[in-house]
Amino acid sequence: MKKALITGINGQDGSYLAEFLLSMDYEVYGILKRNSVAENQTARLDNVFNQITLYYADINDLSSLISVLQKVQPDEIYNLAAQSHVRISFDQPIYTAQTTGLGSLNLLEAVRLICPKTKIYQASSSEMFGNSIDRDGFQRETTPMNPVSPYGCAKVFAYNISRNYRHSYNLYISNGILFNHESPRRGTNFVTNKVCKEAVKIKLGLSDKLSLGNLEATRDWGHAKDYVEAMWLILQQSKPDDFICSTGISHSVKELCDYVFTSLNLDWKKYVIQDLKFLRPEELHNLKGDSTKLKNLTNWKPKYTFESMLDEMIQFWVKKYE
Ligand code: NAP
Ligand code: F7E
Repeated sequence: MKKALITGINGQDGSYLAEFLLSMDYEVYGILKRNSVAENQTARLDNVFNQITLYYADINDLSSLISVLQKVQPDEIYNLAAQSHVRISFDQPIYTAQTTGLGSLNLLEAVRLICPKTKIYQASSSEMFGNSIDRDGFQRETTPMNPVSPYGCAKVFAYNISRNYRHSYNLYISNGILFNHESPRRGTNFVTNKVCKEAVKIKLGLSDKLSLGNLEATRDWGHAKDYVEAMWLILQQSKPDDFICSTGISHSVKELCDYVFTSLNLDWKKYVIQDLKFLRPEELHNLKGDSTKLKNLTNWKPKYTFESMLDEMIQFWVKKYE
């Protein structure tokens, strides 16, 4: 049996990836950072809790990573641990740089010292492009990176140091440059799940307003379940490389609101108000990814559409509140 270690296993992607890898007959290990409320921290892992092995470790603590790698000796590592919220990265820029940027270097050093044959997936992000767009309106592997948030800057560092370690030490490290991906397990302070949850509450009479920030921004939104499969495919290639993963279709936040509220027979314009506190000091306006390279090499194809993904998320909240 192959062994996989997931950092960030209790996050949105980590939990789906754990389920996927178990279905592929992997032994699955994960690290968990200490939290004062232990119960909620593993809520997303309820389906698989008894089939995985968790160790306390922190991506900022090199010695904890070294001791986990010595115990597990994994075939594959999926490095998903991060402070992943873009707006919050402006409030906590140094913590974000440490965790999302330097944390990845801690892991690379630990692998270089303990298990240099282990394959590593680095969770890179479309946020690294900032407002760079190719002439045809897409971002692809060759698009210049001009990040516009502390989170984006930290991810560019992690992306570059991963490439540097690949070339310098002949390590197998691949970057998946993933565009936004969502699910019912998405944190409710990200815009898709916030809109779905609040629209359902409005429908059921539990709330009457939804405060949002930038309504004009567009994103290329896919489903996390489809994207964790891409992570695995990326590590099954004979050579390490960097790949965009996206749907190639983008929608504005307004269009997102329109779809969700209309699905519940509501008019979003009656309920959505703008609150400046949800704006970012510098905005990333438009994202739309071209994942031709990934598709050609791996035949990866998303199963969900924007609409079927949102339908699932709306239904999740309807069930929860009813
Ligand atoms: P998420 O739900 O925020 O999960 C982040 C995970 O990292 C959580 O398990 C969190 O644990 C863990 N973590 C945070 N700080 C840590 C630390 N110091 N040590 C160890 N673990 C730590 O994010 P996600 O949506 O699943 O995304 C997974 C990865 O892909 C992240 O690196 C993210 O930046 C990247 N990414 C996400 C998207 C997207 O659209 N979802 C797109 C591109 C790239 P706690 O919950 O216990 O804090
Ligand atoms: O914002 C706008 C906001 O926070 C999407 C992370 O997974 O994807 C994610 O980052 C858009 C932005 O995601 C609200 O200004 C409007 O334009 O859901 P989000 P994000 O910032 O794109 C990338 C690829 C990652 O790598 C990140 O880890 O929606 N927006 N009003 C709002 N956003 C939020 N959160 N809350 C609002 O009220």
